[in-house]
Amino acid sequence: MEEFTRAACAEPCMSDFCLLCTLGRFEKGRIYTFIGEVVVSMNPYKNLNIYGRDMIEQYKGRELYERPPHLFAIADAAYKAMKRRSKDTCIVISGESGAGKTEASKYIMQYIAAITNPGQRAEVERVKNILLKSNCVLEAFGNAKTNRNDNSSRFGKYMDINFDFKGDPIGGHINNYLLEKVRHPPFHGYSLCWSYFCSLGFASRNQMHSSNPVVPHGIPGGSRTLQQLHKLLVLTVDLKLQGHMCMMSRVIVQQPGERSFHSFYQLLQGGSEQLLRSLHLQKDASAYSYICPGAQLKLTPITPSSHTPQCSINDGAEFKAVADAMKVIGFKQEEIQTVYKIVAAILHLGNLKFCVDGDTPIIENSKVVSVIADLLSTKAELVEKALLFRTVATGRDVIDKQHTEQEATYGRDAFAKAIYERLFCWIVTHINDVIEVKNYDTTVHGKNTVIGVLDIYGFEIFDNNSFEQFCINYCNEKLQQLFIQLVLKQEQEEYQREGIPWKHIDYFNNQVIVDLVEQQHKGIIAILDDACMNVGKVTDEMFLDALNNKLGKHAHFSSRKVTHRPCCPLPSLPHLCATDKTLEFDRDFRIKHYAGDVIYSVTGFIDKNKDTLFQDFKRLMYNSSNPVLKMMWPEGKLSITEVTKRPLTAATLFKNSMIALVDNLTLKEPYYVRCIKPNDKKSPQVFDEERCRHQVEYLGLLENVRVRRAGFAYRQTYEKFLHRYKMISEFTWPNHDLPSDKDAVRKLIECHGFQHDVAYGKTKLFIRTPRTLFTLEELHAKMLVRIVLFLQKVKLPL
Ligand code: AOV
Ligand code: MG
Repeated sequence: MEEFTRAACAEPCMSDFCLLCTLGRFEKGRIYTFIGEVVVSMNPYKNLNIYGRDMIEQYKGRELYERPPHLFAIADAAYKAMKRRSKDTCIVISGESGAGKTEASKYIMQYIAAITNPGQRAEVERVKNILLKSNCVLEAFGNAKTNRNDNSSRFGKYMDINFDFKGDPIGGHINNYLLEKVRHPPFHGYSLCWSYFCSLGFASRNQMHSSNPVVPHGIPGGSRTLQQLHKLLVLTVDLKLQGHMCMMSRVIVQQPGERSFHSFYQLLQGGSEQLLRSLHLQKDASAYSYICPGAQLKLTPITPSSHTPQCSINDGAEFKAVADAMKVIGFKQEEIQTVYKIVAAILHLGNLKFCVDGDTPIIENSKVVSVIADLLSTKAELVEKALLFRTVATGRDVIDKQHTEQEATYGRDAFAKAIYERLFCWIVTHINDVIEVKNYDTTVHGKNTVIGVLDIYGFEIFDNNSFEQFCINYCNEKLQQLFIQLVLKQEQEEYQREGIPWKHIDYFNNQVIVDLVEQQHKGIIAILDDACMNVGKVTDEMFLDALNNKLGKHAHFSSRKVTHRPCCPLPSLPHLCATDKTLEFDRDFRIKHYAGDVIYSVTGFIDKNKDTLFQDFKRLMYNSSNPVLKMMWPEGKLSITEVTKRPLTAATLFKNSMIALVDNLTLKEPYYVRCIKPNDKKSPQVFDEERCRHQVEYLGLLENVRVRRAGFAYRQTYEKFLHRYKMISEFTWPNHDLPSDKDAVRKLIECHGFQHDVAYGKTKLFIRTPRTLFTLEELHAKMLVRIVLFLQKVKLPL
């Protein structure tokens, strides 16, 4: 911990991480620090004047360490690597909830938009505009006030920005996690599959939707009917869609002090009287039981810096901004109306009441059913039937089984969650459709490269942690593992491999926790899935027993059977507990995460993992006369006897999408932003040392500093190094006659006097300080100018 205890620190302390300096910098509004290619960011909780055009100009095209640490420097580094070396890069933003990830991702995108398209090409401007505008729409539907952050992302976002050979953004693709889980959203998948269908000989998309089966001729591999193929396709789509509803519990219930997704409050606050009337809504959010507890909660404004006007988060104003953004993105008026109708239908669903008449449940307020049917473009009788009955196939018979009151309430809530989830996925798909790269011919235009920006939900601990926190925290474990692999492990292994003298720096490897969660057959997810597969009634408690039996001895797992306990799961770290209420817990288990211990209440795990939505609702929506709604529910086409396959569970889908995400990131050159939250009060004045120390520790930043200090900022194979710099030495230009490239590099380095700052590995040259690299770059640039001038002088073609 010597980094913490150093009494004094030379100002300016830019390249090292030192808590004393960080505090000083935080007070002065200098919130960024470098550790190699990692930028550490401290949430200032106030608007700083450091993201304007003048700042952008200061970082544009500069080398990483030329200017003080800033997000723009890392964005520029990722951009340069992509442009100069045609490398796919990614910027991974991590940190706990409220640490500033989402804000950072937006500044990075703004920077990239600002430095590209000098030629003002209209199509590039369009794409840039949509990429920027998409944030406000996605946040409206995917963010919510939690006890940790007033604008907390409840979905993980990975956005690829595609660039052409000139380095201008020509398109992009968004993947969202938790609210959705596969790389290609379902509707996109549908259209992708369509080309396959066409290749099988179908003439038009309508044929596929036609209710009359058409048996096309010449289908390879036999006599599958169109309907069978459709069923196959729909089943795949269904599998992909399952599994994220469970994450939508916020739609129907929120913890004390929290709100549902912003979109609900925005519609009520910002919608015109006429719009609200047409949706049968009243302005007062407390009239709607799904969102009523958060109705009076205010979102804390960011403290403005001295020169910016007071700004606050205002649902009404946001509603208008979102509507404008949707128009810019290309949503049609009817589509925007459908979005409002869906949001309104959910609010009305929450107000539906069931009561029992004799043995049978009935709907108490049937007028509400008519309103919902109207909004969802279907018939009231059909809505009522889907809410009260369930179609089941018993052998060859199909019967309508009446729900109990409890089942009806469960079905209603599942339906509300599902329509919101599909709405969100559809919005993402819509955005993807308009920014998808089209007509890019790599043989003509060269490689189409990508910068990925990852902004996920941060590690979180609440009073009551459930399945959602389990998934979110597992996701953070995966990203921490990636960081360890790429920054701490591989770096040190490379020194060893290359024969560079190196004293190993120890770090905590969280792979053991990742395994605890995801290992096949043995991990928590596998045990949970086992419990869910069981045909009989398996309770959450039985699942907990199974966990105890199988994982009781694991160093990072423990469980307790308690009914009452003080709320804070971490007596030693009370700051991690959002409120100080005392809660009751039935039974729970504890995971020792890399970022702290979290106690998960086991209640609801099985339900949320199974994520059951009665087929009747899917059919109801598929038969809606609103084409947008119908499109959201393609699998509603299947009749009850056709639905056989058990869908993957929510946790397994989530696990698969996390593994795919990590695989994808591993293929790219990573740049990291590690965000730190200075205090839990959202205050720009308070620097809570204990809190910061804890984050620095668990993020592995100290080890990161140590590896960096003892290590090298740059490495390159001798061949590639020569390829770039050979022109700056007479010994290597145009070709060298030394026995090997390594000897030639040694000669080049020595002739410029850099020998004390480098090490020679078996296949690579290592350079310790970035300064040396800048000088090499400067020499390279000067030489290029001389060569060009020379060629012009002798009139040789360039
Ligand atoms: P998060 O993305 O890391 O949390 P946000 O990016 O939403 O956190 O930041 C939380 C709040 O901190 C924002 O709403 C701003 O008020 C403030 N903030 C963050 N960064 C800055 C900045 N650079 N300048 C000014 N204010 C800032 V979560 O999504 O909950 O994991 O899941
Ligand atoms: Mg966020």
